[in-house]
Amino acid sequence: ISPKPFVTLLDYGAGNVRSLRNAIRYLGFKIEDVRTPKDILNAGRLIFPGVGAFASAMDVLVKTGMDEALCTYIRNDRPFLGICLGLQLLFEYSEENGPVKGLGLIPGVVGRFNSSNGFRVHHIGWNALQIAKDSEILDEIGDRHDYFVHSYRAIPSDDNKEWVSSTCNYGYDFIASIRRGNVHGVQFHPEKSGDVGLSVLRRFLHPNSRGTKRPTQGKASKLAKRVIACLDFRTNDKGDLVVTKGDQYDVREQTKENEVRNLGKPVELSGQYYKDGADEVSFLNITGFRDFPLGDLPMLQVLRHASQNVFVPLTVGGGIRDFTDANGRYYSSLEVASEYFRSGADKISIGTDAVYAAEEYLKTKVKTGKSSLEQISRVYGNQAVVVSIDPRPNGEVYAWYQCTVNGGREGRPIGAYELAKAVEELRAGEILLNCIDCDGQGKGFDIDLINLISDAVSIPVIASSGAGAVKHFSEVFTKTNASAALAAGIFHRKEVPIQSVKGHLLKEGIEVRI
Ligand code: 1PR
Repeated sequence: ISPKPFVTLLDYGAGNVRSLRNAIRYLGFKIEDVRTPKDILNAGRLIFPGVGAFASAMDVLVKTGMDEALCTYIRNDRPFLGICLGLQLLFEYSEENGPVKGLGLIPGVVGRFNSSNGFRVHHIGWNALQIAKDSEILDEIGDRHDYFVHSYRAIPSDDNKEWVSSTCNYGYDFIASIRRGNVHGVQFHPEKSGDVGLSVLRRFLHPNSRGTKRPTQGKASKLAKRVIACLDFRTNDKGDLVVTKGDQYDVREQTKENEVRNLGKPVELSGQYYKDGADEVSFLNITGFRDFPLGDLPMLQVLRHASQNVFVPLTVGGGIRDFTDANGRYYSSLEVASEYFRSGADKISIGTDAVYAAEEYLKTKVKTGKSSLEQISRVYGNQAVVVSIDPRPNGEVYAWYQCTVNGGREGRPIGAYELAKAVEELRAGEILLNCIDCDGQGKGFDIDLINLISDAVSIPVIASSGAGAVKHFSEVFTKTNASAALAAGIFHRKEVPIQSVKGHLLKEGIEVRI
């Protein structure tokens, strides 16, 4: 047996690159990590997945001497692939907390998206590219969408046009990929862009392999609306971890035994939804509020397995909070989130603890920086932090949407509108907006609630609860500004396949990833 080929990975430990590791291994490659600048110079093929903020990444590179090694490696036209920040760092400057000097290998600057033209600041989601020149690694993409998540963009100009292999548009044109000789960079995340993204990595890793070249297409697309499959899971009375699904959050069967509804196994189902075309998969550990998630090893094991075969973003939530175990050992919420990231999450989702943080913030008007939400977003970036809201309508005359905690069991004196605004200020990156009354009813999303929240914040809102037919998806995307729609029951019960939802949206003229 010939040994596995290997690729060198420059991971300076600032964030979560597990998904990329999974994708590289899935493609049959071993990974050698860079420890010293020499490892860069000796690499046969180098991938640089920049994570975190521009300035701190440059700091690490300069302090370790890796900046010079990288410049030498790239100037010598050695095989290189920079991903996201790993592309941006090649430019001269970034405006991120700056101007901050970059590696200066490509003329030009990295600037921030701004919301002045009505676009939400993060560019999160799926876009097609406008191919500018042949780039070999992009040859199988054609007009298909890739997954982006960033708030800064490399700006195309006359000075850098000979580097630019594709652009994209999100309110402004930006550089989606560069190529010169053996040096490549992509702003999107190939490791999270489904089989299109895997083709990019495969072509970089096996430059001589041939795949079908797709015809390059004209215009970059609009940002696609996302369809998300959600798996609520918990341990049932027999101790098995199962995917379950409630009616208005009640997950027990209406039988004498009153057992937890069992709709399948999380690893199999998530793999299936990935293959069926889900744009993201969410896992919600719905009893995390009472059972400490780090004590639930089967759950972490499930995430590790699921993430090895799901190459679209995976969000994991449930039980993210500070915790002291029976032996008096204290775990911070950041440790809990870090374990979720290490186990395969690309984003984490916070429910109960975000409500408490928002209440405290609204009371004191002080951002302490100590809430789980603030700490996790500082370390992993706010694009990796979703706040899950579980509201239920309250009051007959002046209806308001009351927030709840602990899986809907306890109402709190804060409305969904106030909560959404507060968590945006505390640096949430997205809002997952459930609705307890609509959950599992199949009668459609709560359009009023979604409009109330998506008009209140400038971060993306994921509409959730109530999907029962394909028309509910087109309704939510035409009547509200939701960026994504999440459903559970109709997918688990195989009533409506994900591809039918996408086909319907396409027919209705709504941009989706096919
Ligand atoms: O509070 O940080 O521990 O997080 C707990 C997480 O678990 C929260 O995101 C909360 O929404 C979720 N959760 C808690 N209890 C339940 C329950 O169902 N008993 N599920 C629960 C939330 C709502 C959606 C559901 C959609 C779509 N379920 O996840 O998937 O409503 O369903 P549908 O398409 O079938 O209508 P913390």
